[in-house]
Amino acid sequence: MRAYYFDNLPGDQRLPHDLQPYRPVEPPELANMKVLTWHIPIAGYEDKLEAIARDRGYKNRDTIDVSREGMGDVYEAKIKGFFEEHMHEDEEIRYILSGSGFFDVRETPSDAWIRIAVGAGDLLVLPAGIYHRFTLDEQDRIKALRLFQDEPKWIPHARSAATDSNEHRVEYLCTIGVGA
Ligand code: KMT
Ligand code: NI
Repeated sequence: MRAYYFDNLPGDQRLPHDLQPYRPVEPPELANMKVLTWHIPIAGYEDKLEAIARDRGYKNRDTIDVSREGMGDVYEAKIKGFFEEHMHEDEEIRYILSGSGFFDVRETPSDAWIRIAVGAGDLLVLPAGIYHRFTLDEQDRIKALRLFQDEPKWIPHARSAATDSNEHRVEYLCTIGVGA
């Protein structure tokens, strides 16, 4: 897993878009934004993932295959939707089984994008209320476990004045110490 500031330049979203000069973002900085990361090697991942899942109350999971073959007719629409800036009212938890991609998270209050490059064995937790988006990279495929507590709350709420005052957004800002 590699995290760094995104260059915000136009062009193919699947390219890395490293800011020049490069500005890495380390796990403690992500943790300050309530973004949690682990690496659990795929070989024998089950027990370690189970321990984290138990600890954090993730009782359920399913798999998602983001690829042209895996998604069929809805592929283009899904790819477009994933890259629209949004928030959820619950955590977004992904353990990458294969392939790779980029999760972009908004730093607040700077509003800069931080790009998190994920690959097999990476576990990422985005907190409820954080603005983010996702894109495949040039590998064009990723398979991930989606973990959740009871009901999956995967409705994306596109960023707007309404989401700015959504209770989960306000709560998020409060937990990272940024006044709304
Ligand atoms: C989401 O909600 O943005 C996704 O599930 C992205 C694909 S998971 C690798
Ligand atoms: Ni999302």
